[in-house]
Amino acid sequence: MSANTIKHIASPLARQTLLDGDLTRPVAGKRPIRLLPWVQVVKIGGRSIMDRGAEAILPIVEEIRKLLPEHRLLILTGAGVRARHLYGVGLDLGLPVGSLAPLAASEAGQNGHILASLLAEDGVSYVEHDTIASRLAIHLSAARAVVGSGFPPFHHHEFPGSRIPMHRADTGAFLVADALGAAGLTIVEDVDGVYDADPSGPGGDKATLIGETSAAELAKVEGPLPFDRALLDAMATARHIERVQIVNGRVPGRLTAALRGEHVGTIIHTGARA
Ligand code: GWN
Ligand code: ATP
Repeated sequence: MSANTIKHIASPLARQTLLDGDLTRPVAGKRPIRLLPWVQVVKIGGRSIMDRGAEAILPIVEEIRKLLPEHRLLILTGAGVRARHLYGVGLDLGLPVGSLAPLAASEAGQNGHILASLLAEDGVSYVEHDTIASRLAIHLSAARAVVGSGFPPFHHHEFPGSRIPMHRADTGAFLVADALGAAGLTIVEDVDGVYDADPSGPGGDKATLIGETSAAELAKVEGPLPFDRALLDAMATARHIERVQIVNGRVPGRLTAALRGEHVGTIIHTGARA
């Protein structure tokens, strides 16, 4: 074989620009496979659950413990108040968003370590980002659940459009759940779901709970939401996860019911189609 023929690699995309959708669609338009179709992803709020300490964490730990025989879980934690403090100090010093993202992410990791320690007796461990990316199957074959950081590892590649990292733990949990082709994603907060206004804000007593909605509808809402706004963008282009439920982790039994497919919070339909 001559050096000349070695250079000709047979590939359906070899002679095309990757920028022309009409040319790439026959090859790249297929739905990806589901890597772990049996894993349920659960995001536990940093501020809403972990920051409250024993009072909020222990009942959730108890509930997760009882869920282990029923589900295989990837539990991902949010960052909470320590990240908010970090943003305050970092922004005051003028640090770019790509410097703040990994610092805040490490707080989400710390919450994961705490949660995993409390579940260690049941075979649950904290696993690194790297493990979530490439060794989750073996870990979830050995244990019913693992805990990780919800933050995506964007680090210095975080988008510069906002001074606060826009891809935080809710977005990270959704991106990994969709990439794994997981059975579902449940987001655990301290409110019953998404309201038409912040139920803890001024005039919050008049806020109404939205039982079911879509990412496209929520994108039109200008007021605050109980999760990262970038989650809505990720939902719009989702491939597998068709719906996400937001549930109140301060009410025992809600997470269990949600994982059994019951409607106990706000269901948000994504852009993914069966
Ligand atoms: O440290 O708690 O993973 O799973 O974004 O990077 O800032 O790192 O910079 O596998 O790679 O603090 O050390 O830390 O939370 O993120 O981890 O214990 O390179 O297992 O080494 O993508 O855990 O940590 O913070 O998640 O979110 O060593 Mo931590 Mo986080 Mo551990 Mo991870 Mo970052 Mo790694 Mo990473 Mo860094
Ligand atoms: P993290 O994991 O990033 O630390 P979290 O998910 O635990 O955060 P928050 O980001 O504080 O928690 O989101 C939950 C809070 O969002 C609720 O306690 C509620 O007060 C507030 N909130 C704002 N807007 C709304 C809304 N439209 N509907 C419901 N809750 C809302």
